[in-house]
Amino acid sequence: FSATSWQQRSGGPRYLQLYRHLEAAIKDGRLAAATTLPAERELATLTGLSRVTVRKAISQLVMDGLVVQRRGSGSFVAPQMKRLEQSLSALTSFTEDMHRRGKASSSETLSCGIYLPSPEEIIALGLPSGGQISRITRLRRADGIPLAIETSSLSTEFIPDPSCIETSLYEKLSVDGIRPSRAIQRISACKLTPEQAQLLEVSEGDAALYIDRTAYLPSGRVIELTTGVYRGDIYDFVAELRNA
Ligand code: 16G
Repeated sequence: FSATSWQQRSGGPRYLQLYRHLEAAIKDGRLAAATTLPAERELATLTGLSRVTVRKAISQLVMDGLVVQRRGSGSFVAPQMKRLEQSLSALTSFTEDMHRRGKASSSETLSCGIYLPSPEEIIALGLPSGGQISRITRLRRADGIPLAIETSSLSTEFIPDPSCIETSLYEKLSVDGIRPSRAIQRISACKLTPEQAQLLEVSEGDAALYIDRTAYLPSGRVIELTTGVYRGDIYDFVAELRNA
């Protein structure tokens, strides 16, 4: 903290001064990702501010995704990630995409199971009578930073047990020679729910991209219905347009 040379100024709420000071130090890298912030009491001593003021500044930094608080281990600077450009011209998987960028991808399964399909899902996935759905919801990370939450639904004919998808769904399908050949993807704006914001380590109500993908096999059958929320502060989806 000493590296950030705090100096109280006159004017403006004090918590905001501390907030802006720490925000600037995080954004310009003086306070690197994963740096542990001094405890509230210590910060109060270092800055000459009250603990209530320090707490307010830290809470705001947490709300804005700049600081992460873990029970028992204090507050530390959240990992920062540059914006990612995602091309809309190729059908890739999250794992492939991160690999191509030289990032380590990981997935945390939030829920998974086998379900009876809704009438809409029977039609959308072209399920045979009595067919069931394997559904998996994953929190997807790159270099440990949470980027998206995705829920994928597939016929159990293709994925009999969703709990066996350890890293990549597309890799799992490719073991059986299955690979989607095209997809329709719809992107719309949404706001994160408190639960989604917590998982993605951003603020409640932050803007995000809601993405819906229906992927098809070469035969024309739908293989995958996936919906997800992608962090709006990180993702840019880019398409090249040509004059028709
Ligand atoms: C991408 C796809 C998603 C697909 C997943 C497979 C978008 C918006 N979505 O996240 O539909 O299920 O890749 O990734 O691109 P995986 O093979 O790493 O599990």
